[in-house]
Amino acid sequence: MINRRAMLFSTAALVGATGTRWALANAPPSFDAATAVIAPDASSGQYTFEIAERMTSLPCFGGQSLPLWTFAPGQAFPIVRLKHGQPFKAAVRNALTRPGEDVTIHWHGLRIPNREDGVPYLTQAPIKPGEVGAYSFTPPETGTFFFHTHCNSVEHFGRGLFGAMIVEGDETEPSDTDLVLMMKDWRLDPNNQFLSFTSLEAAAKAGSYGTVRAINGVTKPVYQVPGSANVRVRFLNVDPSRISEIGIEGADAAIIAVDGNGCDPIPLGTWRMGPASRIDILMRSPKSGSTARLMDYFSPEPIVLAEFTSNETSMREDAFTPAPLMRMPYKIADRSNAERIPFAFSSTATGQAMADLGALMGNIPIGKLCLSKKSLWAINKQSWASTDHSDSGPALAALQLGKSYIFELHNQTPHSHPIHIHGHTFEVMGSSLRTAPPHRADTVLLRPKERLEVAIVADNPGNWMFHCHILEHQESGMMGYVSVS
Ligand SMILES: [Cu+2]
Repeated sequence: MINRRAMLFSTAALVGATGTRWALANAPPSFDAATAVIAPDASSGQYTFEIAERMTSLPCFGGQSLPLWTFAPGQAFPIVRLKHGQPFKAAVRNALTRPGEDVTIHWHGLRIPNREDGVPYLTQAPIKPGEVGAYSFTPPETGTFFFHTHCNSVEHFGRGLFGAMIVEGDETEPSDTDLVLMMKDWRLDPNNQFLSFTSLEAAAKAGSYGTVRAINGVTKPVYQVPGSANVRVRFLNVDPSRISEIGIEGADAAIIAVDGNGCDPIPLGTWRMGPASRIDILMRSPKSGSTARLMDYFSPEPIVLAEFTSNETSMREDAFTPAPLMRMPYKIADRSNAERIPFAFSSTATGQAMADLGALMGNIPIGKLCLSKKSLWAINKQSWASTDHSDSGPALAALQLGKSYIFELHNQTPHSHPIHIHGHTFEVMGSSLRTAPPHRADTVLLRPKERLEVAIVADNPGNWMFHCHILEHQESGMMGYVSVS
């Protein structure tokens, strides 16, 4: 569903947003068409999203068109690029036709006012089919973020309804090329038709994994980059379920930001990250004519996610010393006076029974056993209502505005859980299983049985979701909220 107008439109936006070094001719057409930088209306400055089902043929669909849910015609997973300090306004029309298919847009990782956070009932009324909603905020920090709906998320992500939001202005030394890579796999059968997005059995375990791996809708895309250049790769794990362990072969690379937050450059060995996590990598591309590979080592066999092939231009001759990004003026938690709050992540009795049953019966779909869907997961023994999101129940914790806290996160399950907080970021502290270099994040991957601590300043008032970002876990109970007042 790529039309020529959209292509031209995105070319102009790309060059305008990132400078002439970002030449469209340098990238495969399928990539650019599928992940276009979108621009607002020229006179009003407002972005317009019209969420609708559109038959779309992504390169990884083997020639098939599939009913994706997208934000605009001709553009799967759009990219919004803003300058730091630039206001953002969007009108969102829900043009989905299925009755009850509400939407709200959550701006993931952005510490914006609570009323703009896009959580149905908790922060706003859902945008029902046929209705239009509006968002307006100025991103307070630079970084690599994304946006997605917060309703029926398993299916919405499964149909590709997400986009990236890049807030520029954090580079102390400009990079030569800036790429956005969104990793999202697709659940397709051998005929390249959608498989069901979820099953009770998978929801009670690690979640439903995609069968076709892809970056920006392309299996193993090849990016043409300048040789010996500083290439910024903004890598987003926007998969509903997949844990990845990211590394680069054939080039020196360092992590310069985690979840958009600049950090002391961390030489990139491998970095394990769950759904919703992002890293910004600065890579010194190989010499002209050579290729570097973006790898996922978490799979049973390491797999190549993407390739970077250096063209004949040679940019730099100096040694690779990645410059740190500008730091945003976050309030730093006062750890010595912080109040400690334990959060236990567990399966419910039903969830445990499902997992046991799955282990006992192999791959028999649980649906065939006529068991009703119940809450499978919990935070501090409290399960988010899986069917009625309008009943949010009490907060998991009431935080005092301006106060420092240490959250003691305890994963009591044998599965990994990427734990995400809205409206805030936390400093990742110690863990019972591993050491992590100091960094700030909005989503932290809890490994099986791990105890991990994060420090946080409750500096944004409102009710903020706190949940696992394996979407089937989130939707079957591992979700709650904290209040800040
Ligand atoms: Cu989880």
